[in-house]
Amino acid sequence: EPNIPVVLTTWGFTNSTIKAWEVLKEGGTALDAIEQGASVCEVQQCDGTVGYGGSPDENSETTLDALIMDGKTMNVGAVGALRRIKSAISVARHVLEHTKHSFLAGELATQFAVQMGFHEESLSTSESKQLWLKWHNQNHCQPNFWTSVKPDPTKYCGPYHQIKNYEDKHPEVQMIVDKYNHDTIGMVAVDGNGDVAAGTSTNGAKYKIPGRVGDSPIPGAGAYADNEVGGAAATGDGDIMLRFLPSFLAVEEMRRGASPTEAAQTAVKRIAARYPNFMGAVIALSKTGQFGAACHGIPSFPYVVQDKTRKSFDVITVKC
Ligand code: SD4
Repeated sequence: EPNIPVVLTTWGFTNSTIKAWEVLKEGGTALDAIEQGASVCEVQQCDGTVGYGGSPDENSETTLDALIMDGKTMNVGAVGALRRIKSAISVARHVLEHTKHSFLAGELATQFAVQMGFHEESLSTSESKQLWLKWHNQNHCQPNFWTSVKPDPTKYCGPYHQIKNYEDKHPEVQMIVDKYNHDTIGMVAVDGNGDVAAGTSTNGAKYKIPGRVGDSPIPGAGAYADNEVGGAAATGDGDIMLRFLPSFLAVEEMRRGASPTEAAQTAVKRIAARYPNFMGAVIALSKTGQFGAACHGIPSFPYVVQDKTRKSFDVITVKC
């Protein structure tokens, strides 16, 4: 007897889970649950790492990555480096529903969104401007964490990654490493019909090089769903994680008979074997409503689950 409907959400993003559960409980689709659930975090700027006003890039602009995947049709909608539109996962849903494409990027994704009726506005807030200014003032003429090319303070200190050959001349300069900040919302749901969907939404990594797209909008990396098996979603150091398609791997492991916990562990271990210092987590949900998670590089990882056996929205914490 499958335990459906059910929804699984990364981190402690309870409000998104509550919204998704409302949709599922009333007989809504998994796809709607994912879109509406993740949208709550976009509006509430969950942890400052979802939605507008967070993770300014090197040039201070906030851009958004989002993905939604339908496990019934294997259709995907995604946006990367989306500018000036707050509701990234809904734009992704429009790519899924209204185009034959799967992934739109950058300024032209914005144009698509505007044509679809989305409101265009700045994603900067006084908080994100302050965050950026503080970083900028502290790091002016210092190397950016995201590039191995170091600036020459005797010369131009503009976009740091454009300055060549600095380390050869100044080996005394140490890289300044930002404390890693990783709180993408990833959601996986199975609805009452047994249809599976998964999705993500994030503003990416702080002070990244403009144009950088992480793992979150990439199918199989940020999330994956297949009605035959279940779904998975990932969060963490996207530049590394996207090289391993951890969400795809977790789903494939479940297809081979692994439990969701084992599947998530396999996906995380595959990355850790090559990048022992990476930080991240994977959640996995089977089509019958079993679930699990695994993480690496942080002490522990919380995720939220809701199904009809639970009174409250349970936050479950796994040790990494
Ligand atoms: C990224 N994976 O853009 C995202 C960040 C993240 O949890 O997951 N935060 O790299």
